Amino acid sequence: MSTTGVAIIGAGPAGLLLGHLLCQSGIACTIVERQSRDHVLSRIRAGVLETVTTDLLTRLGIDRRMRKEGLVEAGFNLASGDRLIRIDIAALTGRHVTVYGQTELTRDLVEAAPERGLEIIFDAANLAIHDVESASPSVSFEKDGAVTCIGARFIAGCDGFHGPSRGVVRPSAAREYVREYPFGWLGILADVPPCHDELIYANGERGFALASMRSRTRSRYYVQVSLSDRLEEWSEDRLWDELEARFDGLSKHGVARGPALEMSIAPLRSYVCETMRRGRLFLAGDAAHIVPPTGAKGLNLAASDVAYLWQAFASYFASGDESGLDAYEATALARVWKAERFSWSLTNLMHSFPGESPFERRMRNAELDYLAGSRAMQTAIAENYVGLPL
Ligand code: RFL
Ligand code: PHB
Repeated sequence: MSTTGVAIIGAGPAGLLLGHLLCQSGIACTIVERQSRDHVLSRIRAGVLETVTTDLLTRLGIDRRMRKEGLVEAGFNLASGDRLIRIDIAALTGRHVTVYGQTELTRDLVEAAPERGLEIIFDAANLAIHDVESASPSVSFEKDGAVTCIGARFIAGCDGFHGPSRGVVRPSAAREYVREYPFGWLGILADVPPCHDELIYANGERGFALASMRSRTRSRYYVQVSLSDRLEEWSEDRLWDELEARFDGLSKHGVARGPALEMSIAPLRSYVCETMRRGRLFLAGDAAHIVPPTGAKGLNLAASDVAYLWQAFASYFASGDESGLDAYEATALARVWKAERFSWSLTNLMHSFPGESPFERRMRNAELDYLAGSRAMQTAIAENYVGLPL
């Protein structure tokens, strides 16, 4: 059995950021990932980074491509019917967000690993977690037909919503909170110029739609779909027709069509596992909490968990001080719950709910109308959108 300081499960943004931060602090760690390198590098997901996340990349010195190719966004738009409400985040908060795909961030972190001595083991099957309540926990897995076991001082469960870590933490004290939303998002990625220079989150008669982007030549769009909708029911033409109907009147440039690089449907869910630790196993990122994508908080919450956890590990390995590790759960959850609230509230404000009454629709329209004229409410939204301080 080999040994390390921290065994990290999962090479998503949480695991990769934690691995690099620990490595930079001189703490030995190994990342164990179930999927292949190619699979990890090809996943299409988040697009909007808070400064919490971009600052970590800068601290690591893995920000060169992001600074060059990322789009600094000084504002975004909420649309109610055919009215565009611009949230001037730069003027309201003095800050900004960066549009840079999770796919690109992942690539930068994976490619920088070898030169920094960060070991990532891909294609690790049947991972199991052992002895987390002892002083010498371990993970075992199968690779190339052989079983490998890595002993560690700590294990970081960065294995996303469907990974095994939460199942190990959970029996110790199940404090879980969940909300499933009665709709999903159908997304499309295409190499066409975005319809607008900034993101538009649109609420309308036909439900929610989002015009986002990855660059000035690559667009990302989403529309609200029913949970019973199947991808096969949505031809590319049908989706472009819908997007044109939603955004041609709202946007500066109009919707440009092109072949889909990817199309997928994702369900929307809020979830928090308040128990983020069991013994020497710590959860971070989607392994512990999920937000609906409205507001772009998921990846950024993974980054803030990791910032707290890395500092806690760093003081433990420097001086044996366990106070940071003991405080991790409470510190992380304080920020997690605020982001959960924001994502939930923006989801409620911008989507049509099946079976909602005309009164509920009026309430939403009144809130959007109030928002359009209230600097106070715009500031509250902007402050949450750029990310609350660590
Ligand atoms: P991940 O990215 O799911 O990574 C977990 C990793 O663990 C691996 N794993 C295992 N490894 C070993 N053994 C096992 N048994 C394992 N089981 C799992 C997985 O293969 C994977 O590599 O979790 P992490 O690192 O916590 O990162 C979270 C983010 O990926 C997620 O929150 C965001 O993508 C959410 N999200 C967005 N977040 C933002 O901040 N801004 C956005 O604009 C944004 N847009 C989105 C989103 C998520 C979306 N979907 C697909 C739900 C848009 C969408 C459509
Ligand atoms: C994206 O570009 O994928 C994106 C942007 C903003 C969101 C969610 C997703 O709120």
